[in-house]
Amino acid sequence: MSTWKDRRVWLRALTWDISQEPDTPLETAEEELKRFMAVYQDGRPVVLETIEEMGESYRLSQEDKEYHITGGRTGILYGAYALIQALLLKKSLPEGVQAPCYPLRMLNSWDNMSGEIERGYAGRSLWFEGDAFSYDPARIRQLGRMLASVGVNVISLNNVNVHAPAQGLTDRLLPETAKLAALLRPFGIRIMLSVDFSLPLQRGLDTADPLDPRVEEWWKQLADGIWEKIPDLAGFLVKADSEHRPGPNAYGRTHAEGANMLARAVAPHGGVLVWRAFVYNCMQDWRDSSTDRPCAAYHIYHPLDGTFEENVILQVKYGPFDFQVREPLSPLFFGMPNTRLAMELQLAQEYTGQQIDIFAMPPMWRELFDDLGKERIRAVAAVSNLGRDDCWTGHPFAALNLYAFGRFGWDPDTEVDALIRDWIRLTYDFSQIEDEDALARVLQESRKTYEKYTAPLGLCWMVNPNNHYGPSPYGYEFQAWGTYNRADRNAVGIDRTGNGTGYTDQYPAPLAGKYADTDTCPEELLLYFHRLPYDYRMKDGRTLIQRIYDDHFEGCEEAERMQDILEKLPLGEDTTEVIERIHRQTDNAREWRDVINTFFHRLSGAEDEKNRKIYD
Ligand code: GCW
Repeated sequence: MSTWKDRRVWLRALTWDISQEPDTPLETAEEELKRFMAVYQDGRPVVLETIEEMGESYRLSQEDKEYHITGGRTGILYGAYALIQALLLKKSLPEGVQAPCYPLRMLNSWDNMSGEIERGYAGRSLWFEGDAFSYDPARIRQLGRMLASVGVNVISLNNVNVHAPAQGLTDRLLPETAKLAALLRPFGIRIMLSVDFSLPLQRGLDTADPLDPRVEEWWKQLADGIWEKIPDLAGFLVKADSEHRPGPNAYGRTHAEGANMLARAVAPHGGVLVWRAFVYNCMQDWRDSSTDRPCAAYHIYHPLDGTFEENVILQVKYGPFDFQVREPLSPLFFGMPNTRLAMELQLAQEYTGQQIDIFAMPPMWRELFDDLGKERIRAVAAVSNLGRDDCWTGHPFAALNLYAFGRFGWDPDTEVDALIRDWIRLTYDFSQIEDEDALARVLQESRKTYEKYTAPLGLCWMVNPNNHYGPSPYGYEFQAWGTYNRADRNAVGIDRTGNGTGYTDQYPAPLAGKYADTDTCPEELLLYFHRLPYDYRMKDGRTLIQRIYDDHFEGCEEAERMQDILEKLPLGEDTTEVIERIHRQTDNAREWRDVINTFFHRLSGAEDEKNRKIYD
């Protein structure tokens, strides 16, 4: 009999090997339940009933002598995982029909065919190596289980920056792409492919102009061929006219014209066309203070609202910059009511500690969804934090973010503390509630701590250029990326109100006013929206410069306290990884504290009121 070592269901608890090949979600559900019940042993059989029309939804019930799962084709599998998790967590079964809030819950991999992952912090690609497919099918099934158990239903395989070798996924390597899709299908997961807008040019046409009928016909044929091999392909994902990627602008066409042409090619197959809205001028002159990067996407897309085909999804990063520690929601979420939008999150901790520093995202997403209101979007997407490392996510705690992403996609009203505790209970085998409390607190507070010792108050971008880890306050200041703090001896930040770059005017009335006024602007975002002198008084009476110093000292102390806590926790086989990483985190925190405090001390000449050590 297979072993069920401990209560870890989610990542590792279903430790039995999925070496058989289930063919359908129903078969997967049967297999998982058979094995689980054999170890769980409460004597009750599980009766499964498929009702096709239920799609992804399911209903669970418990009779005297048996459990019942009724569900649609994939709903039945979601129901099975929900039952297993409820039993493990000793929770009562959810009542009534359970259905996901968003029909598309997508994980985006930034995997290159070389095996490297752009912004990957958990090892190499799970499916590419040496410009070819290369994987262990059992591991792919584990991945399928992991994603299905939290309701993720689409995964894009290749980097949105489509490099030459990945172009083969749609022709030369298509049979192998189809094989991987087949492995994930029984988990209710469909694959998606990132495509290069200029592909027709690489394959013999002399243009990629979206309004040229030959180009449209070319894409149609390509799509027909792909869907013939992968009939349930979810669609194409496109990064165009963004950071040097080709796009419709080269032909004087709009993003709507570009996206719609591709959308028509995939529509007959039920595919979606996901078009990323991450577009700005990455060749900006730092001397030009009239151009403001956060304004860019709204300028481009707002006028196009309502002009996209039905199967286009505009995928918008949560903030207008780029996955910073704290950003306001992108104004596009409020300014595109007639366009289907996806919110893009980043599980890969590019700017948030690179899976070395702890950064639990659910508290941040709770705030984002509360500001957003769940109806404004139709889909969620997240850049994957997975890789070939044994523990999948580099830092074992980073698995929480993937788990939470699935849960938020299913139910954006998810309550954070309960979610964190579910994850802890599914992952660790603590016998003392104090241990669970301690870890829950560390995770809850981790983002605030990270924010304090890095670039607080919405400052953003004080990271080392290129690798984006560690402090470098002038790293981006004289560069072309449009990400400046403009700190001088008197003041720091950029005025983004109507008196400045006008960015706040992109928000609808109550928000625009709230952000534009320093009295009502949330303090955590003060320097995102305003340029303020160092002696500006914060609400609690401290000066701005004192608050900056205090945050850095406190953030660093908090990280050190975290280390003490973690060193005492019984984390089982994760102990070595966690301890090694928290040491790197505290080193990082000290480096940030000293570099940023010294930077502002040198500029402002202001002394720390508490006389702590700031280097000259
Ligand atoms: O955050 C930036 C990253 C790039 C990434 C880009 C994007 C895939 O630094 O590595 O490219 O965003 O989202 O397209």
